[in-house]
Amino acid sequence: MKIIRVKINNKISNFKFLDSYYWINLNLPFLILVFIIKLNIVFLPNIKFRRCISQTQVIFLFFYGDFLYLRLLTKCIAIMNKIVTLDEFIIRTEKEKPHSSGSFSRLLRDIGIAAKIVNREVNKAGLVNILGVDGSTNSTGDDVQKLDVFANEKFIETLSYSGEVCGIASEENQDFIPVQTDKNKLAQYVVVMDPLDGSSNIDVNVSVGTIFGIYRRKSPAEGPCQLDDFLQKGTEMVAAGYVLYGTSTLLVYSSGNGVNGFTLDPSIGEFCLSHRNIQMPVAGNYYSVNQGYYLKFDLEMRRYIDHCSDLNYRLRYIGSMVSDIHRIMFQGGIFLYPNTRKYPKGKLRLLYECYPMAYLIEQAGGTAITCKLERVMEMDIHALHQTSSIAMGSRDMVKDMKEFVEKYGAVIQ
Ligand code: AFP
Repeated sequence: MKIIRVKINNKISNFKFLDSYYWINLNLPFLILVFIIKLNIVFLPNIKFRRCISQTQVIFLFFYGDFLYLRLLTKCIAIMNKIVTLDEFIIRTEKEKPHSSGSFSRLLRDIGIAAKIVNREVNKAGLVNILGVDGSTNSTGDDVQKLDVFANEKFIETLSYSGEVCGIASEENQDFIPVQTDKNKLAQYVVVMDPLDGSSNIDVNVSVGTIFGIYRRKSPAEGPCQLDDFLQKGTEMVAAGYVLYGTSTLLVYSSGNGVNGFTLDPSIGEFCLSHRNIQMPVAGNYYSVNQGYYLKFDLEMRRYIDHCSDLNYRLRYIGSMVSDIHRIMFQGGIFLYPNTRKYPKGKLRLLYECYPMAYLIEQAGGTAITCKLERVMEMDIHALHQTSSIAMGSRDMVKDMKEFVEKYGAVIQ
């Protein structure tokens, strides 16, 4: 449902619409019928009423209304088809909340700006000496790519200047970063992020992404932020999203009211609304898992993967969570990163990978659980870089997987 304001004959009116195309489809048969009836009256001169007035007057009387109506319709369609930028969308959404201060909107807008800067570097990664391993390792022991460092710096820099954030937790930093400037003394939010997820893909020009989540701080606004501001369950998150630096760059986010996607239009340098109210398919036939670890998975996971293979589901695994989840968000499917012998608790990070993605998946109508069948969003969190196993995606597929865990989970291997 859309509410738009139209100015016609100097009067502003609010109109509620389902969507331009639904609206036309619903009304068109009725309009054609009314039009045919009117035509009949105009060209049947024997009707009593017709003898009193001239043909021109009849035409004016009958069709002036139609003319106004069509003018209104074309205006509405033009407005509805107009490009909506991320900034515009955020402002409009904020306006719908009566007591909002605008700080959340500014924060989201700043994330969009940082994403554009990172996108620029990702796109020219092959051209400049920014490719390759930096030599250091991050908090969880992975090799750090130069672009990881760059993305991390840009996000921290942009968010610190925004004045809306009092702390940041990033995959690239062992501890959280308190942000203390004069501007953000009363900042209410903390941001958790993986600034460049899937970075092992950079050197081969395969899609990477940024994942972010936003929480409201719990500690008093006057002092510096505390660890507890970050160690909040997924259910406490106020917004989450990801940026996919792929064939085109997309920012997908939700602040609890459905999921919307924005594609970066490089010609105007703006994220434009391209995927409104994303709802993922209830079922699907893609499964996304690193099957190379098959023998290291628990029995129930192996059985479920066999089942997917028996049903000829299509296996797709990019090794960049953002890209893999993005596919199933639109085409339906299941994404799995079960616990392995190497990662007995799972590999993916709960705070800035699993929670934000689970938030989006649930907002889009899907399900996100761990391989021990707990709802991801309700998992307890004790450490910034805590890991978890994960199974998320189309509702019916996750349900099937759950049945396999229930059936084989208790069997001794
Ligand atoms: P990197 O950022 O180190 O490439 O890790 C990516 C990731 O966290 C996630 O995006 C992938 O789904 C997963 O790890 C890939 O892990 P494997 O290489 O073990 O399959």
